[in-house]
Amino acid sequence: MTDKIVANLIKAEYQRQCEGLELIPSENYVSQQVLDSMASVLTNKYSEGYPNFAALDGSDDAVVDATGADFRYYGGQENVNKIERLAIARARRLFRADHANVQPHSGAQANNAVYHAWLEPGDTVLAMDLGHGGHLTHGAAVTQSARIYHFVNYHTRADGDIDYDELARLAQEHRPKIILVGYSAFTKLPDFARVVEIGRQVSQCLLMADMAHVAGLIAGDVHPNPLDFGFHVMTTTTHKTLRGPRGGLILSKGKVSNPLRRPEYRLENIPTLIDRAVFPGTQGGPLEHVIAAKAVAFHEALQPEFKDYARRVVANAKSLAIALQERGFQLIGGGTENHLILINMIESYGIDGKTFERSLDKIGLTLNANAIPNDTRKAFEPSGVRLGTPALTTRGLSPAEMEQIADWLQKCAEICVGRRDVAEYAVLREEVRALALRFPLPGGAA
Ligand code: DSN
Repeated sequence: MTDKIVANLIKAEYQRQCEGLELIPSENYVSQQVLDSMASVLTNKYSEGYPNFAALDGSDDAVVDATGADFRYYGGQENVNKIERLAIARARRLFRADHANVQPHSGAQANNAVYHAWLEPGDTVLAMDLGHGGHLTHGAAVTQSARIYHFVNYHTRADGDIDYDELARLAQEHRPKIILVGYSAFTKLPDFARVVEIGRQVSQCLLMADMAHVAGLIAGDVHPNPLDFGFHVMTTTTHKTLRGPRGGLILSKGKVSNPLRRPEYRLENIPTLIDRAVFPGTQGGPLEHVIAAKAVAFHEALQPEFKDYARRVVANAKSLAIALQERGFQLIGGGTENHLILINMIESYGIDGKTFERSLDKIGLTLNANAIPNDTRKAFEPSGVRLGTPALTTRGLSPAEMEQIADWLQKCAEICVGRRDVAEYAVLREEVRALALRFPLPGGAA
């Protein structure tokens, strides 16, 4: 029997996405084949363990045809093994990695697995402060990782860039087992070479990059790849700029060996230490329907059009940043070098980020309230908002539309401070809807 309630709610969400514009920088719209793979019978299958790791350097056909014993705990894996090998091979190709673990259910799971692979309880991790653009799983006090490991934080400088001098000083002082670079609200390109130089002065220090936000920009060659500079590990989600299904991914450099045997605790063995930390260390059965969708997304990201997409994401973000500044918005870091913009709403218009987020919701523009560096306000009602262009760019919007979006943001801010009438919301809502309907979603039509 059909569950009409859920079916109708999915339809309503499709309509919301079609008629609105998505400015949350960590969201995107996936292709029909990514959607179809997730909605497939692969969800019926259990596949604890790993496929064999043969022929991963070959063509897609060679990868699919490769034979060899797998490392699975259940039968019936002949198709799943091919799919997971394809996902691994394509991820390695895309990011120039020696190994890829495609099983993490999320970015948080990916990060926790890397910690589990390399750390003992109480070991030190040097990571960006959450309030300066880091992520919850980088040691925020409320998280599980903060109860197990010892996190020391570095920060951004007044110009919005990483305080590399502080990072170097803290690395010398605390001798961390992991230095973690990677951010959820940061608008610059990290200097990976400098971090590698700092990390090499600390023995047994794993260099880890959480590239969840910018993985698609790395795949599209418009953002540096930490693995090219000597980082050992890169984690990411697969659904942000990378435009795949909701999930996680761990890429690494080093030797790949049989995951059924524990290798020596050495940096060069990190690929297999991570495989064992994902399963059985921190997860059970992999989600093979999601892994199939990851394989499809990696295939899409390997096409030349994806490089063009990544270039347009950054061009749109830069255009939007300029248009916002022209309308009185104060941007952290003075602009953007990637897909993301962080606005200080208190300084810009004297309103908090949550008030502005709710105001934009009324007209079908979606972004999120976000802390800014050294924010004195509560996390739920912080001083800033965070927005970006990955989703808009997927729908085909260009710099011309960024001017229009900046206008809408300005008008909503002016309504919030009483310079315009709230009755204008209805007019703005229709304007947003009209523009949105000109740029259809790539997949999901009922
Ligand atoms: N929720 C993600 C983001 O929006 O950046 C991070 O986990």
